[in-house]
Amino acid sequence: MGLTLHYHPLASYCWKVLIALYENDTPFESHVVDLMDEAEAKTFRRYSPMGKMPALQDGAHGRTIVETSVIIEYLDRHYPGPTRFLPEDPEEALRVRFAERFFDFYVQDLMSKIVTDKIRPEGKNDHFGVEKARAELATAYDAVEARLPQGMWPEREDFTLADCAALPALFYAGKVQPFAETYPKLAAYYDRLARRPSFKRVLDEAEPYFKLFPG
Ligand SMILES: N[C@@H](CCC(=O)N[C@@H](CS)C(=O)NCC(=O)O)C(=O)O
Repeated sequence: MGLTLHYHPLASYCWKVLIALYENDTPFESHVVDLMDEAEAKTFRRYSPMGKMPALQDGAHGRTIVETSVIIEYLDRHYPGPTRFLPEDPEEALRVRFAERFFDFYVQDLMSKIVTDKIRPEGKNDHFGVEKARAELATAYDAVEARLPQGMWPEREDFTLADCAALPALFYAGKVQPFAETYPKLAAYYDRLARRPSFKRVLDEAEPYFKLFPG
């Protein structure tokens, strides 16, 4: 038994791992999880106790890995391919990890706060939280544009863990808080990443589900 990815084709954190898998043509089986289905969600929690997607089941090693950063590092270690996601040089690896954390916490999670608020039941919206998320997202765009804090951003042409995180985060963030016109460096970075065949494949597979994206 090989690798099985439990995921949803529309979920941005799942894209992060799909991109890594497609970059190296890593063979895996896919299993779409519907977290709205109570029974499926309960079963899924056996793999991912917090109910967060994706989860990567590795039959060969008899274990299931969760948390996208860990999954990609796991793939890099146990199923390496031509694209290596973490540089050998420890200082460079530190920068890549920093950028990856930054895109997860300050772009992806804030974007998710804004998007998921749109599907809350009536009367349960968190206007203050969304306003705060929008302000913080703008601060994050400013930081990426200015490469702040100084010396912490990886300046690399190769494709890394940080880029796996940045691509889905910026794709969706750009929908709810556009940056293409106002942040030229950020936009150029995103445009360069978006040309990856791995990303095109993810987008093509998500296409039938886009009608479910709120707003
Ligand atoms: N820190 C987690 C975040 C994963 C995450 O938030 N996944 C979203 C999908 S994009 C999810 O499962 N959301 C369902 C929920 O929060 O109930 C990781 O990196 O794996």
